[in-house]
Amino acid sequence: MKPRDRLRIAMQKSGRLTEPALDLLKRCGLTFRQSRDKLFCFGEGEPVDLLLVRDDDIPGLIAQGVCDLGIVGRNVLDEFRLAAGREAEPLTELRPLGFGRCRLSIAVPQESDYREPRQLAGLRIATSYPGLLGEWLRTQGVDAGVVTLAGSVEIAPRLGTADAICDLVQSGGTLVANQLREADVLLESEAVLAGPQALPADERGDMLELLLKRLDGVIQVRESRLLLLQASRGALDAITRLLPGGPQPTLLPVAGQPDQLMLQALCAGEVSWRQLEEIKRAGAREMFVLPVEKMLA
Ligand code: PRT
Ligand code: ZN
Repeated sequence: MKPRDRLRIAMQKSGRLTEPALDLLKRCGLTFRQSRDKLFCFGEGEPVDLLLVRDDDIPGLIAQGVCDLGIVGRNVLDEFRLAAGREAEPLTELRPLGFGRCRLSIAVPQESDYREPRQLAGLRIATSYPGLLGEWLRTQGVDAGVVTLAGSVEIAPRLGTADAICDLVQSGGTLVANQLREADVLLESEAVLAGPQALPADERGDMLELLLKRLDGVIQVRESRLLLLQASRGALDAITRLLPGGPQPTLLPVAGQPDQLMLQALCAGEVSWRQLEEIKRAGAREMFVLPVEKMLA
């Protein structure tokens, strides 16, 4: 294969992960010109291009070296790792990305008396994740039949083709609609940045390192807020005690008011109205809560 000098990321063409993945890449300063066939997107600023594909194809494209990285659900990545076995290029999870959260769970008919995995022995379980389910059954020491289905797994018990299912659950609405209940969680999943264990040792590797630094900055600040307020020196201790977690606040003088200080604090998460009201009661005024867009430590 001809060596590439541009980094290539595989991501879902159209589905749950598409919008949040594009948004994340945009926050990392990557913008793309979409080609007419909409399969390949050329990166405009940085030497990073996108390949838009079905999510199931993403791990294989990385393993084959067609792409350097992929944005894909942990469920898909881990299933591929199990199915591919040892011969394939080992893939790794470079970063969890904090969106597309769901869990891979065993679900049983609502009226089932399921309490523990042992009770699955001898039953048929329908799933699109035979690798992950098979491994879980082995670790539980349970011998059950695995019925592999490409989709619509949740209707298998009603159709009589399976006794239980192993599928992705998010709100739980699909299970309720199909008279099923979640019985055991096999895997907590979210979108991840996947890549080969051995990273490219050329310019692509340098670009990848830069991208990981930017990603860390974006992920770190995504939930962060910058809190600004004014207070008298005497009130500072009480206020500082109430600040939501984060590094030590910065104090700045206020022109013409020697007793007043401006306080600037980076808070790790959302600052609620209740927290603000409490901080105000402790003597703060002129309070602002600002979203943080970028951070480079
Ligand atoms: O066309 P392509 O193959 O790319 O798309 P796809 O249909 O295979 O994938 P898509 O877009 O449905 O999901 C992509 C990824 O999103 C998955 O691999 C997961 O990592 C993640 N994700 C997060 C989910 C869900 N939440 C989810 N709720 N994937 C699927 N579901 C389905 C689930 O299979 C079930 O049918 O939604 C239903 C359950 O949802 P609740 O809310 O009713 O519990
Ligand atoms: Zn898919």
